[in-house]
Amino acid sequence: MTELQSRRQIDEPADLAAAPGSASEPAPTGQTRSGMTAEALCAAVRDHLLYSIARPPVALTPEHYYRALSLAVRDRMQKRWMATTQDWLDLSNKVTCYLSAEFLMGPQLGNNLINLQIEEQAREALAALGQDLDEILACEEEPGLGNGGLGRLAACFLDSLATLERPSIGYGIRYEFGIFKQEIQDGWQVEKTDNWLAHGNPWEIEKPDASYLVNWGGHTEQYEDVTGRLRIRWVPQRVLKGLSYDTPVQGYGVNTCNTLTLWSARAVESFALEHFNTGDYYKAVDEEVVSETVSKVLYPNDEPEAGKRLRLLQQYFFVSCSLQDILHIHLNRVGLPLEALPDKWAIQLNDTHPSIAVAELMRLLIDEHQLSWDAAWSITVRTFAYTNHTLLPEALETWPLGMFGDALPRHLEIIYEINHRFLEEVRARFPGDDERVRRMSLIGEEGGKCVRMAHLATVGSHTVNGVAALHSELLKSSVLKDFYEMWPEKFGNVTNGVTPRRFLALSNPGLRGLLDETIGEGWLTDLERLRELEPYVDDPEFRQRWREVKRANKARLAEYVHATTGIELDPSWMFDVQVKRIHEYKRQHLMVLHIIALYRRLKVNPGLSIPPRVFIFGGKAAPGYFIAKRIIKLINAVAETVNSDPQVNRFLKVVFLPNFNVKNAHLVYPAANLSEQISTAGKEASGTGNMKFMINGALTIGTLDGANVEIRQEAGPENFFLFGLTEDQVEAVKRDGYHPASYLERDPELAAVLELIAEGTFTNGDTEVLRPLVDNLIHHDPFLVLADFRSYVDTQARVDATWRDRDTWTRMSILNTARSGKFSSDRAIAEYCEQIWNVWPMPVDLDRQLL
Ligand code: 26Q
Repeated sequence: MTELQSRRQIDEPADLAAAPGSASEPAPTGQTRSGMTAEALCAAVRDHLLYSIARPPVALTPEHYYRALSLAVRDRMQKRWMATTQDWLDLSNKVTCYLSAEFLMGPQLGNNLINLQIEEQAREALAALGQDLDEILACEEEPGLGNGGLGRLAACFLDSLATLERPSIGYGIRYEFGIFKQEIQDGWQVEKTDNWLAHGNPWEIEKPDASYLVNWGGHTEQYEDVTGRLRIRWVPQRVLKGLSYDTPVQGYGVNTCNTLTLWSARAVESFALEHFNTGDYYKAVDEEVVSETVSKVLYPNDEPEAGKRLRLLQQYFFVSCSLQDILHIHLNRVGLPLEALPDKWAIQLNDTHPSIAVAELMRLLIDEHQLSWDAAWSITVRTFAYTNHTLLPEALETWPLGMFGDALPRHLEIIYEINHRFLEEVRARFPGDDERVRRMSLIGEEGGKCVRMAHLATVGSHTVNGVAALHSELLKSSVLKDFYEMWPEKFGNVTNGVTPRRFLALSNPGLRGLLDETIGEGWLTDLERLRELEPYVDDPEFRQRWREVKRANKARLAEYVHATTGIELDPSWMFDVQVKRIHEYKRQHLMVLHIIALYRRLKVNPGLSIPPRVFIFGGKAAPGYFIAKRIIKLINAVAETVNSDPQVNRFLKVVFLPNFNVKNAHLVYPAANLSEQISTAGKEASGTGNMKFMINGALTIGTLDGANVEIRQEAGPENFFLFGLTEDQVEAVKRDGYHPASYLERDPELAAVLELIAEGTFTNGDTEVLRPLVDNLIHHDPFLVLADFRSYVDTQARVDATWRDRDTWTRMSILNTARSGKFSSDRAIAEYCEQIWNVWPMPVDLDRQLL
């Protein structure tokens, strides 16, 4: 060896300098990927800083520590993840596939630390590296791959499936841009793109080898197969490729780690090549751009017409990839015949968004796997179940027939055949009832022919469920009445739930600590055990601690509100909160009318004293929803007037929290004293925010709508502020003709409140900007805001009176938490597993060699 060569020899590097202290001692060899101690985590973070992040120490930012810790945490799920998957492949356990166009997962790091039970170790490990865990957690960009309740429900269900050790896969779309980011400018909502992948996503693993082709457009033709049988071939106009990205879903305190598979669209090389060969480079690139558009952006709900065709393509794209994946695993990995599909897989349709799956599975079984129609249909119906999330007729999904046939010609043929056979059955059951046949058809005739996706999902599933008791009853008596009469046994209810890991343990550590200390830790996986709090309701010391926890949470939210809006809040005030998507049926404007009534009372009567309250709103409006956007403007206009009026702001403040999402929701629910669930009775299928508030000790003011009915039942009517018309009464008022003007005549305060808006009190004299809202309330409001105003305002007076009696309020707050056990998603998932899916626990053993 020459001297030069020897000088250039590479040294074995020493570990990155380890500071003295417990967590910074080197971890035992082999533990950096799996060790659960603070020392091992610390070594793992160092390891990833060096080998995955690759920045010199001077350039390291908290963001880099976030990524390094996330990778270290993902490592700790990896063996559990592979063992879980291997086990259900080997043991042939039944697997739930949750098909959903939306998964609103929220930040992952904190939740995974909780579920792996290593938050304290992580805190210590970071401290040894001079970092603060909370600051690192705040670096995470959340994947906003959902609009609201439905997407968040899917995420809560994945958490519970893993925690209950049920094998499962969530299937959805890896949107490049999630729900838009909301900014408020001059009181108006402004939408900004949500580029959540800009800094990479440490949680997902790309699986380029698990990809499927998806056809689109074109036509079908008949051909004779080798056996001489007539078959159908789909000759597509385009072909896309779906690439899978997998994210681990770790259960709490168990080894089960399930999978969320999200599909991302790509161009198919061979397709583009054709153009390359003819020298048309730009055409080839165009093709690629169009293909990748398919998973580009999440569509907001309540967006009439926007991107309809692309939305259908999105749905078909992820459904086709998912079903092909399931069949591939079934045939090649598990090695079972197709006839065994319903014994091995339970496929849940999260609303109608994935309901094209019914036709797609039929196509795959018949065209690609040569099954007979009857065999395929039997398999299909025994495999699928469908959850409905809405009764609003305008929200029931239909596709114009022409567009549908152009896009999915083979599926339209299959749907016609399903319909033909189904309507024969209807005619046999109800002879001569042509009207019924027309109503039940999968093809609607109103306003141009269309495919009715709710009918397709209902006919193609063995079970149909609503998401709260009232909702499920209304389904049977309204939108799916005819189907209920035909197949009563198909219909059931599973009331929604939320995960206590994220919405209590993670977001309310103060309350978690108090609960652990008072009743032990078992409640986190058995939420009914919160009932053990009841003996403490009259214990003054416990009440005091309960209040201290709430107050600290309010101070934490106040700090966030100040940082984001500049508004200062006093944590001793009542925090009255409504956070959810902005929609007329949810009636954010009813809450505003109450604020204006109080404002007016204070102005008219300067000596008046009322308990101080801050009204907090948060939520996004669909970009094309004209009235919803004006509701946001109204809230901000009233906020500005109220907050800057010294006569009023001693008692009232109003906040519109911009960009409500899962991350800031963690600060909101634990800080609320009062939860507003004030939708028109019969319109909110369930609501799940209502449950998050209750679990965190807020009292609810609400109508008898959705899950409020059950919340009131569980809490006890004396611990719930009920107001408003019931669903029956709403229908009766509408039948008799709703005349908003009559309420104005009878209620001078209501008239004065509307007059204040109309004359521009909150808009610097501008009488135009909010006119559409006022006109709407007075002339054509299907949601009966004025009809419920008086009852609401009077009930709010009862809220004030109760709030004044601090001990009574605290007692009611404790009882709400103590009785919230039913609203755990663990209960909901156990019901799905037992009543619908037949999926059972499969504990995973880690003490073995995997590879
Ligand atoms: C449909 C077609 C085209 C584009 C978008 C959509 C679309 C997307 C999302 C339609 C609806 C949604 C979301 C609906 C939703 O969140 N529903 C809520 O589901 C919750 C969980 O069951 C319930 O608690 C709520 O009551 C219900 O409103």
